[in-house]
Amino acid sequence: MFQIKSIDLIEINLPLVHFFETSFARTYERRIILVRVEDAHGGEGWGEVTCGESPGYSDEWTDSAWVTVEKILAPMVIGKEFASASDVWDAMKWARGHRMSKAGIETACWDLEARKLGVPLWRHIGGTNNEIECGVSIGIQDSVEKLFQKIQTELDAGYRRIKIKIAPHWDYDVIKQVRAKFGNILLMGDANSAYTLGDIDLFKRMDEFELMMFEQPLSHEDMLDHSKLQREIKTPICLDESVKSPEDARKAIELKACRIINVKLGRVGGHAQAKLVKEVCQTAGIPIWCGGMLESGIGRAHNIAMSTLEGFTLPGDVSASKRYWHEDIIEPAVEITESGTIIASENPGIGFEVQRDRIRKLTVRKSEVR
Ligand code: OSB
Ligand code: MG
Repeated sequence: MFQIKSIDLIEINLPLVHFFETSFARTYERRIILVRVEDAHGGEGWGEVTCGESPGYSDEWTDSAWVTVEKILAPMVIGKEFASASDVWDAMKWARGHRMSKAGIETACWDLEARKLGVPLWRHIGGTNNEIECGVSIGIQDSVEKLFQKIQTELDAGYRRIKIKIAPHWDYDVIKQVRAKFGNILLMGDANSAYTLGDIDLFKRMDEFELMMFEQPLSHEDMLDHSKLQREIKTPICLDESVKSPEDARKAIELKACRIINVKLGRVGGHAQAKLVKEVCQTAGIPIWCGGMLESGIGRAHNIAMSTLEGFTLPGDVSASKRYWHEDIIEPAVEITESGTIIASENPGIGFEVQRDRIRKLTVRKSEVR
């Protein structure tokens, strides 16, 4: 039981160690919204809004999320008594869409509740596997040679699965060279909706690479064309952008639009919604894994917690802080073991110390809603 007294929105600007390029944008610096919720007894919880800097991945982006949380969502939860963090989603249900904005608040409430109970967040949401398998997502590079170097670095670090971003100028020939150089590593390609059904022959040809999956090859809202493509190719399709809710997951599976689903905590609206997506997939025998949005340590800690749920059977895009940031905003930084795993912390809540001084230095704007 808790009552939210105030919600702080904090925008920090955090430069990436290396630019990250997808089929839709190249990012050098993240503009991240952190959400801090405080209850009537001084308890606090931290969450992160995981949207990008521009509406290239989804329709939410930093500035739209800021006003949405500040003007619409925060007022919906402030002052309310919640029996449990699992009820926070319903309090914001009236507002359509904006799932990443909602997740910023919702995940912060889960952290608050876990801290109050003195238990690790991952246990509190029902996680069972304290050691999660990690993969990496490697953006489009300026040359294949650069990509080789990056892949080698990550394999040396112990990561279990390599995802490369693909796009029409960076697909067949690149994957062919990666396969020739690295052999049968666990490899997959993420297109972020860069293709259409007109590219079906290309995908058929790429079957020869025996990738683990093609992530979101077609339109960000599509399921029907994905099911047509999946019927024609051997490589499993994994949906990312197209699955925003448990209902979407059910429909995608029913349509046979994919054989795997990437679950992103923000995209689906927070921990309670993610658990429902997980249940839909488990029931249908669809493997899932935790996707990433170049999160700061706070969002990353929430991703780790979600990844401990039963059903997250494939390595996720959850990797070490140092791949993204010179210095993270949590202590200790997220690190992986030599065998490419992350061990979930036994500390209460998200399990990491939030570095307030560092956040203060990185803050470009702040709003307190009460
Ligand atoms: O499609 O999974 C994606 C990053 C930003 C937007 C979309 C995606 C990604 C990633 C990076 O692939 C995953 C990560 O390392 O956080
Ligand atoms: Mg993706």
